[in-house]
This record gives sequence, C-alpha cells and structure tokens, in this order.
Amino acid sequence: MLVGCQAKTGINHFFVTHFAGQAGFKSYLCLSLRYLPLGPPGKGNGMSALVEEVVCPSCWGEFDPADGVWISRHPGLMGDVRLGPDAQERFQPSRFDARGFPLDARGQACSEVACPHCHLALPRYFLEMRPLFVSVVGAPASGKSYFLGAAIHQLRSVSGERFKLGMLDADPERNALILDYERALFQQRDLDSPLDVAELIRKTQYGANAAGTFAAVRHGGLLLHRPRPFSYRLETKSGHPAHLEQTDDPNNQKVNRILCVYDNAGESYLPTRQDPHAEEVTAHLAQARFILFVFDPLQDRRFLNEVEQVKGPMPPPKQITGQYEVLAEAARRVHQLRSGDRGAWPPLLILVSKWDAWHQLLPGVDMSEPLRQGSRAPVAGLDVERIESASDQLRTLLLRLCPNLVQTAEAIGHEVRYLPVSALGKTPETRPGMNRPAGPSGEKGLPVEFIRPRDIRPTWVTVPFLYGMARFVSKLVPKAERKLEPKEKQVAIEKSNPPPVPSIQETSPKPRPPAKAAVKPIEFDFDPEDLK
Ligand SMILES: Nc1nc2c(ncn2[C@@H]2O[C@H](COP(=O)(O)OP(=O)(O)OP(=O)(O)O)[C@@H](O)[C@H]2O)c(=O)[nH]1
Ligand SMILES: [Mg+2]
Ligand SMILES: [Zn+2]
Repeated sequence: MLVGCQAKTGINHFFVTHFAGQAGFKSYLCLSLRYLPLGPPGKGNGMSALVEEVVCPSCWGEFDPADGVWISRHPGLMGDVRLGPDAQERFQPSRFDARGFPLDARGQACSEVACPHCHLALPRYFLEMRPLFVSVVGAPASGKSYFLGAAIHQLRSVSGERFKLGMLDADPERNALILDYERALFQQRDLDSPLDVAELIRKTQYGANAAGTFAAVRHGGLLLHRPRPFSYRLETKSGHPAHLEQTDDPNNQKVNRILCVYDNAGESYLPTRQDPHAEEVTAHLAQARFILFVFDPLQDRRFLNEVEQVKGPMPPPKQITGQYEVLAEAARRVHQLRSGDRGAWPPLLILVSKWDAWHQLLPGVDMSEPLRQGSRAPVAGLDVERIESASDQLRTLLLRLCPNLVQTAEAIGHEVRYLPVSALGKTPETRPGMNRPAGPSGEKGLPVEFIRPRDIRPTWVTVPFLYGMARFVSKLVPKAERKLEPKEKQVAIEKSNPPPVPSIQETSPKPRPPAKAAVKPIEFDFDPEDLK
C-alpha cells in the first residue's frame, strides 16, 4: 500500500514509504519516476524522513540515500563486482512489485540495502538517522571487548530508565558478537560456578585469517578490509527534554543518533606500517566523535609494582605491550586520515581499565553512578562535575606512575579525560597449581583466572559513553550542572587548567598558558527553540 512519498533533491528521485504485511514493516525505495504526487513529510502520513547524506558504517563513504544499491535475493544472481562470487549481486532498481519493493533481475522482491561504494549491507536506520561513531582503541588484552560487552549491556537500561533515551540494536543479527559478550557476562544459567575469564570472552581474532572480524572488498584492483560495525538506535522517548513532536522533523533527526562502535583486536593498533590491513580496519578513527582509549595499568610495570606494594603479589600480566606507542600510533592515523587537520581531532577519554584490581591507589574517589535525579525532572542529569573531579584525581596518579601516558595523551587531544572503569567489578581469582600450559620456551604457564557470574558487577562502564554524549553530542544526555557564582567560576577556570605534564626528564613543572575563555566548549542546552 502506497501511503506517501518524499521528493529528493527536486529532480527524479522519490522515496516511497509503504507498509508491507501486518507487522507494519517499513521500507524505503528509490524510484526513478518523474511525476509522483508529493505530500508534506510528517508523522501520521506514513512518511519517514531520510538523512540528507548517509555515512557508510563500513567504508565511511558518503552517499545520497537515493543512491543506495539493493541486494538481490534470487539464488541464481550470485556474484558481485566488489564482494566476489559468493555474494548476492547488488543492483539499482528499475522494477517494483505491487507493494513497492524493488525486484531483482529474476523478479524477486528485495528489502536489503547496501552502500554504493563498498556494496556492504547496512542497517536501514543509517538512511534515517545521523551517525555517532565512537572508536574504542587499546593494546591487546587491555580489556576492550570486556568493556564493550559490559558498557553496551548497561547502557541499554541506564539510558532508557534514567535518561529516557531508548537504545535498541539497529540490526540484532549484525550485533551478534556484542550480544554474545553481553550474554557471557550477564546471562549465565549457573551464577555460582566459577568460569575461566579467558574463555568467557575470547581474545578478538586478528589478521587476514580472522574472517569473522572484517569484510573483504575489491576496490581499484585492491582487496580492502572493512571492520564489522555494531550499531544501536539512540532515540529520545517521552519525558526526554528534547523529545518534541515536530512535523518538520518526524524522526527527531536533530537529536536521535545511530551509535556505531567497532571491536578491533589490539594488534590492529600496534604501529605496523607494513600492514595495510591494520590501518584499514581502524579507519573509523577518522570519523569518531570521541575516542575511548583503554589503558590497562596492570600491563605497566611501574603501576603494577605500586599495586603489589599495597596488595601483595599479583599474577604477572598476560603480556606487556607498548601502550604509549599504541596511543601515539592511533594519533598518527587520525592525523593522516584527517589530512593533518589538527583542529578536527576528537576528544580523547582515557579509560584506565580493571579498576577492581587497583582501586586502592585511588582512595576517596566516589565511584557510585554519577547521576543526579532532580525532584521534579523526569530524567536524570549526568554529574559531569564529579566525573571531572575523578578524572583530575586519576590524572594526578597517572602523572606520578605513568607520566608517558599523560604526556602522550595531552600532546594529542585538545580535551583529555581519565576515567577508571571495571567491566568485571571484581578481580578474578587464581587457584594454586592451576596454570595454563607452559610456553614454547618452557616458561611456566600463567595462572588460570576464574570469576563467578554472580560477582560480575561492572563499575563506571557507562560513564565514558554518557560523558562523551553529554559533552560532545548535542542534546542527547542532559548534564546536571549547578549554576556557578562568579567567584566559583574563577576557581573552576583555574581547576580546569591542571598543572603541566613534566617531560620524562623534567622535575619542575612549567607554568601552563592561561586558560582559554571557554572552559567548557560544548554546553548542553535544552531550549526547545533551538530545535526548530
Ligand atoms: N581484573 C579485571 N580483569 C579484566 C577486566 N576486563 C578484562 N579483564 C582481563 O583482561 C583480559 C583481556 O580482556 P579483553 O577484553 O579480551 O581484552 P581486549 O583489549 O579485547 O584484547 P584483544 O582482543 O586481544 O585486543 C581478560 O581475559 C580478563 O582476564 C576487568 O574489568 N577486571
Ligand atoms: Mg578483544
Ligand atoms: Zn561503504
């Protein structure tokens, strides 16, 4: 049933929104028709607004939604110029069935849309919502996958319940890997039997042989590797301050976003200029609104020594990778991918992982959920002040134990924050005599680490996403901020201008240049006028 249409770019492209079947399932079709009747876009007439420009979550190429290609369904139409002989052919439709679905060359109705540049399928919501790319970066075994599994799981409930911001999988099938992580952490049948943490979430596979982690795309005679995106619809609900029923913005496109993250293996961030595969699968760095760098302090010898002084002997780290080099390499890639535009560098949040194992070094930091609920407001506000205070305290600790990290981070980012996180919330236990098999050169195997599912209680895993959204994405997450008195403002300016990072050899800090007038460059504002 044809219920509405919307002109694209004033010429001969039209999107037709139609409902198929009882489920009310929506589809958008690009029709090359000239004189379809036009109706005003808006709620209630079955129309759905499309974004002006789609950014592909696989190759980050931009395209007009009207130029999307469709994926054929007939089994006889195998073979695609970009994806090889095992993929269904992509096509631009010229015939449609009675319901408006495009027909492939063998007459099968099709509903899956793909990017015209790389030909990879993408969730349809990318045609309707503005993207929010977030990069999670870190060395091997720093805790990226554990963090993502815990953070996405907890964000689903926190964002909906506390912020009236719905979070749904844009395509559950394509999010299967992260859903597996979530199930491993939070949906075990037996809550009391200890599980081996190395098996609970396995090391992310890497390289040309880890076919599940990327898609190979032929382009200009080359075979390029594109990482698998995981995407979530973030949509305001009734009660959210920016949830307005506006006829000129039926999808609330000015506010809603499609959050897109990637789970790369740490190896793809190691500085290996010889390996184009690594650079290709991490090219999302150039699109990131903010970057989350996962730093594992237990892989840093000096930090680990300090922890051992307080807690006694710790299991040796699985590996020690050059985490500073990984950060510097990520910065180099951002710089290169953004053609050297330093002004466009995204804010950098340093997540210091496995807080459960080192929290004794950071006493006095309040790690309860940094949310404040007003007495009358239906939504909570994010306690940005408390998060920034924790960041200042953690920065001081890192400056003493890992000055290289602070120095590297602050040389890269205009905005750098330091956040403690723990995906598990409890340090796994080891058992005497239970070790992994000996290494190839005969060295003793590492102890096996166990955790009981009942004990998994993540700490602050949602904070990096919520903070990033509150600070750097307009109107999604409200900040709970006190209005400062003029005197307090001056103190805040001084506070937000922390002491400089001494170079490795330096002992006395250099004076820092005076603070810029704008202490908080991006302010949250819920003035509804602003949305018009
Ligand atoms: N104590 C503690 N250990 C953790 C935590 N999260 C992860 N780990 C440990 O760190 C190991 C590596 O975590 P992953 O999430 O797989 O690390 P990764 O960064 O994804 O590693 P790659 O996939 O190799 O890049 C796990 O096997 C756990 O042993 C945590 O919150 N606390
Ligand atoms: Mg991983
Ligand atoms: Zn693409």
